[in-house]
Amino acid sequence: MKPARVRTMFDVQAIRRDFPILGRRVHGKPLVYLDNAATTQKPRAVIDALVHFYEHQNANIHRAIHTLGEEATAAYEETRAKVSRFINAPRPENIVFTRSATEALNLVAAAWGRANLRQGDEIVLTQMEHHSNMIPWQRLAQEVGATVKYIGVTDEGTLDLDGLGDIITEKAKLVGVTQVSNAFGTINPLGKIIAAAHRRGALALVDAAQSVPHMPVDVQAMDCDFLAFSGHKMLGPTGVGALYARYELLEAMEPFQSGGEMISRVRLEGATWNDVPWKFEAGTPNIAGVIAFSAALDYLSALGMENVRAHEQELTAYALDRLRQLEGIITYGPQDASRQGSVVSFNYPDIHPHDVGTILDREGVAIRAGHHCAQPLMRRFDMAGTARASFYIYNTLEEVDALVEGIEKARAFFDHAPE
Ligand code: C6P
Repeated sequence: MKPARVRTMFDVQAIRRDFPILGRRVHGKPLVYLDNAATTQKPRAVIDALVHFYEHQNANIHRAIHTLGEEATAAYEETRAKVSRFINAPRPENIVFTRSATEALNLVAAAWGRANLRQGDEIVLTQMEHHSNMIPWQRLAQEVGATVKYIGVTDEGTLDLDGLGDIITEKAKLVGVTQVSNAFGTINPLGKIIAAAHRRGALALVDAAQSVPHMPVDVQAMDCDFLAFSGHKMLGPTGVGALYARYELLEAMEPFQSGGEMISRVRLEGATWNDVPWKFEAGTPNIAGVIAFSAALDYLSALGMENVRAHEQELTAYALDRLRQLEGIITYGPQDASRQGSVVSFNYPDIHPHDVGTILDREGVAIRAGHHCAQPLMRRFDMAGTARASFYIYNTLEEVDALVEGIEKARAFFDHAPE
């Protein structure tokens, strides 16, 4: 591959050498991995941390009195502290480890929502939420007799904030919003929405699955009450997610799942709960995954999240520019890299996005095609899905060129296909 042309604060070619998978070929072509919104690749440091844990430290945590157990517990809790610093949470106890962003969002709905929502209450979401921040609330609303309302989406693919005050009324108990749309890349103006929620006495829940991996996130500056994200979308192993919540909320909440570890004292008649946050971490967690996630956080911290954002913004701006020059293509979202995360979503009206994805795959270019678990947003634009390329720290402008060449091949293929 030619040297990267990206004017970036870090050495992309050096970064690429840290990712063993980027050396692989697909259908005889160099892999161009542009499906980072689904999951990112893992650097050697994360892979080594997993292997190191299993070779040297493997033990259960919080219960062993032997050396391995103590080391594993210390490493696990050290990751919690690192996560809290990464998003500027006041303390490590604000962080609950989960399996994923999905589980973190379900935790809020089950543990906070079920205890606090009643008949007639309102939950305000947006029309661009990922299903993970929609379905748990729809189900809960049905169960308790609450209503789900939605902030709409403009033709530009941004949130329609006109009349926000009419949508978030005093009946609202929770406002849930994604910071960055996984389908279009839209960056949402959280400050305005969170302030509106708090003015009405509602809590603010942020789905940060597509923001924490890509830009500096400060939960205290943001003033959110809950925030959820996944480790695997930010260089970490699969099976690790995190929920940030204000400490008083966690203290007042009932446990999510029940079993070992989340208890303090158990009698045949009943039980009392462990302290926050362990009362939300029933059973043996993904110890190896959490500990290896620490290496991912170190990797991103060494790069600096402002630099990560600057690099991705440059890639996105370049991709938008190149895509716009393709005749007949439709692109979605703000079309402005300063208001868009590292996602570009597009369609040819007469080619199914899956076909575009399949042809790109033959060129070694991995993208995602479909509804991106955001079916209501797709319906808003009267389409079944889009083709989506999403970037990360190791992507280059040359890879954007490879994407565009692949799309041109797909266009040419369908132009010449028999009717
Ligand atoms: N979006 C995508 O390709 P999990 O699966 O729990 O790690 O993350 C769920 C999730 C929640 N919110 C947002 C905004 C997301 O983008 C995702 C995951 C992937 O876009 C898989 S559908």
